[in-house]
Amino acid sequence: MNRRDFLKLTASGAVTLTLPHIAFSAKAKNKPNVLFIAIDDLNNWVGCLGGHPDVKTPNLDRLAQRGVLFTNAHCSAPACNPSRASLMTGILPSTSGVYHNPQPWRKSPVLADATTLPQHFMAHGYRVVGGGKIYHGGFPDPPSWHEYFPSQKKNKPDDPTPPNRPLNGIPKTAHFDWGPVDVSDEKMGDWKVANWAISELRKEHDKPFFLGCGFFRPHLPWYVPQKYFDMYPLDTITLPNVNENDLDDVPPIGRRMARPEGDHKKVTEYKQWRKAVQGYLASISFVDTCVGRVIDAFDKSPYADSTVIILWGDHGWHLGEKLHWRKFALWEEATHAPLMIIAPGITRPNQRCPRPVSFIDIYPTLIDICGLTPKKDLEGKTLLPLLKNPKASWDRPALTTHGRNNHSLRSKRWRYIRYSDGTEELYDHQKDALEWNNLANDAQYAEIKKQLAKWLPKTDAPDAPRIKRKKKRSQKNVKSSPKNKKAS
Ligand SMILES: [Ca+2]
Ligand SMILES: [Ca+2]
Repeated sequence: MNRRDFLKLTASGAVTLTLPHIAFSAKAKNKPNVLFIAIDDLNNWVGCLGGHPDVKTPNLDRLAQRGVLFTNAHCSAPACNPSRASLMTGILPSTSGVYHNPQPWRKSPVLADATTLPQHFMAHGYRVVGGGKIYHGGFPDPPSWHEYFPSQKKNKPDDPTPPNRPLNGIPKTAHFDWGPVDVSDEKMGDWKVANWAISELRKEHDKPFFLGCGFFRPHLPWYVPQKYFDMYPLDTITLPNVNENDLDDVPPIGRRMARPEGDHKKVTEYKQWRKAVQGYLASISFVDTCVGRVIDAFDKSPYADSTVIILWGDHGWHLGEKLHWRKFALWEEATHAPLMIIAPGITRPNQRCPRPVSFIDIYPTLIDICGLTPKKDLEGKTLLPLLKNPKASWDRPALTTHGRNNHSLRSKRWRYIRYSDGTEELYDHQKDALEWNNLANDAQYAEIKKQLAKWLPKTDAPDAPRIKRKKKRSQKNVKSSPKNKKAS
């Protein structure tokens, strides 16, 4: 009996099977798997995003070609912990009070009992496993996973380090360092994470899986094997286009985020700018190779036609723009990061979506793609309409928060920043893609600011508790621990 005959019979009342049961079975059977790839500290220096002319990312580029590449995607917070906590719970920093790295996110009263994205999949019968960096280093979440690599307590394998650090010669630089490490690829932590993900893809799974695979590079320190440095000869490297006076029209809170007297002064004083850019590019190409290995294994697996792939970076990175280094700011370099989604039966190949979207939208989007029960407390908006039609209308700007009550809104054309003291920045991306010219004090843009400000969050939750500073033990321990934690 084919489907049409079956429908005729049911319509005539000749068949009294319980249809909801049939629908449920079919749905369970057809649930797609999810391959959930996170990349730490990767800004838009990806071939297909056009953020840097020299970068070589053939694997990320070929993955992007399979579905929808979001070209205007932004983090909810420009730091590992708050970005990931928000992405994985669907709750904004301004609601949870998790704004910074040293805040264990489960200590937030709002997030203490939150059902994370992997937990929601677990509740729908998925096998949920993870490896590498998905949550911020110090705060793994065992309830989110059935299994974890290397372990539920230690989410990230160690990386080899070169002797005679720092390689860049900058004193007291901690992990703000770069240069080749003389090991084979196999010794690198991300390589091991890729191996683990590949082994999961080779397994026979009797129920749908959610496979989280978190890569650590291009997070500092930029120690990767020499061959990745060789891809970027120093004498031909393109440096970011930087306006030395860029901070002159930035309010004091923004200037404090940039801290030009810190990293930027050191990098220029020690003549390390080219080498730093080389180190970041080398680390990106290394992680691109790891992603490529997972995708190759995926293509050979029995799951290639029945699996959603999502790849995201947790926030952007400055390499001297606005005389700033790292994330921890509200400008384009710090908020913009990669997002690509391939959903069989929903997305079409070679699609680029220019709408401003946020990583807060990932949770509800995966719910919709996989047909899970909707969750009312999520603060993002499903991207499903944009996956079907990347040019569909979308009126919401992407919100990024750094510290309590400091917000940025990115629409298609504008970036509007409002700091906790009421000072502002406004940039017109149609004319000023590098955000050099702050228009916030020009009266003719008052209405633009007003329209954007409507999207600011209605609450600014007090700071969630911070981890207590460890008491000084030995000098050796003090040197290596708190700084690393803070900057991760
Ligand atoms: Ca990060
Ligand atoms: Ca400026």
